[in-house]
Amino acid sequence: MPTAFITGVTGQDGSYLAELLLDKGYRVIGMVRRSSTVNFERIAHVQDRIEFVNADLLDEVSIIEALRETEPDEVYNLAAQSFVQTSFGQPVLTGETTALGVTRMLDAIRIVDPSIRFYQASSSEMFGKVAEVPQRESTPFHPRSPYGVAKVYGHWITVNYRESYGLHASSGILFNHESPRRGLEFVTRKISHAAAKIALGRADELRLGNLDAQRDWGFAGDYVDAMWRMLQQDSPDDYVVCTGESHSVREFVDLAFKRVNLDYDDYVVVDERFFRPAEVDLLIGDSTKAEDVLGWQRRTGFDALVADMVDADIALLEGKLRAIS
Ligand code: NAP
Ligand code: F7E
Repeated sequence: MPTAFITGVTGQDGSYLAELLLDKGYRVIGMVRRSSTVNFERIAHVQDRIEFVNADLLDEVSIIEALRETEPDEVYNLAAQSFVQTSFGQPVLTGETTALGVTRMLDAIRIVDPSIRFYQASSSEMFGKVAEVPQRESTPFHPRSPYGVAKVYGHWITVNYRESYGLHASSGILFNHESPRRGLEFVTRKISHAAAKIALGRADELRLGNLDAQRDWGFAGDYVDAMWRMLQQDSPDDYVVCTGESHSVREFVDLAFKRVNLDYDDYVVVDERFFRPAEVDLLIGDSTKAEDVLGWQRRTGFDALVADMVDADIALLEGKLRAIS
């Protein structure tokens, strides 16, 4: 039974990855940081099958101890300060966690057991002001936020530890992926939750920023399978994971409101507070390499994703779901 060590196990992707690996028969270790309240909403349904270990990306000794104690075969580094808007207000914290945190993980692996396979959660935000359309593994990076800059560092330090120390370290350049477990501040979940609230008569407006931004949105449950596949390869490498389709925020909001038989124009207010100092206008990826080498394929289309998210928020608000899991 292989052992997987997941940082960010309490996050959206961590919860889907933990489920996938448990189903495959892995022993799953979840690395969690100390907090004043338990924060296991997304993993409550599998909590009893996960072993938890305390450590923080900001503290290398804690990571070394956690790896020594649990002896994993594979490490999935999903932990990060992952919200782009927050990275403008907290750029140093974002750098410490999302950039230097990757070095701490890699160094801990190098010290404890260099045979551990490593996955780094890289991001399409690294492409930022895109140099070509669609974006693929060879597309140059031009990040547009402290988050994007931190992810570029995380990507290159992963490549560097692979080249310097021979680590089996792979970087998954994942485009936006969403689900009913997405944090409420990200635009898709903000929209699905607001559409549900308005439909149930519990809110009467939704304030958004740039409706014209375009994203390549997939389903998170499909994307964690690509992470696992990367670590099963004989050699480490970098892969773009995406749907190859792009939609605007406006299209997302239109579809979400139509799902509850409403016209978004009657409820959406454009609010300057949600605009960013620098925007990523258009993302659309090409995942040919992941499909050819990993045999990865996405299963969920855009319309189904929007419908699932709105339906789950209706059920949550009506009390039919205790938590999104
Ligand atoms: P998320 O829901 O925001 O989860 C982030 C996780 O990181 C949480 O479990 C959080 O723990 C943990 N964390 C934050 N700071 C930490 C620290 N100092 N020490 C230990 N853990 C810490 O993110 P996600 O959407 O699942 O994304 C997973 C990863 O993929 C992230 O690295 C993200 O940047 C990257 N990514 C995401 C997407 C996407 O579209 N979702 C696309 C490309 C790349 P708490 O619960 O304690 O806060
Ligand atoms: O914004 C626009 C906003 O915050 C998407 C993270 O998982 O994916 C995510 O980053 C777009 C942007 O995600 C609002 O300006 C309009 O253009 O949902 P988001 P993101 O910034 O694309 C990448 C791949 C990651 O790696 C990140 O970790 O939507 N937008 N109005 C808004 N965005 C938000 N959040 N709120 C609004 O009201």
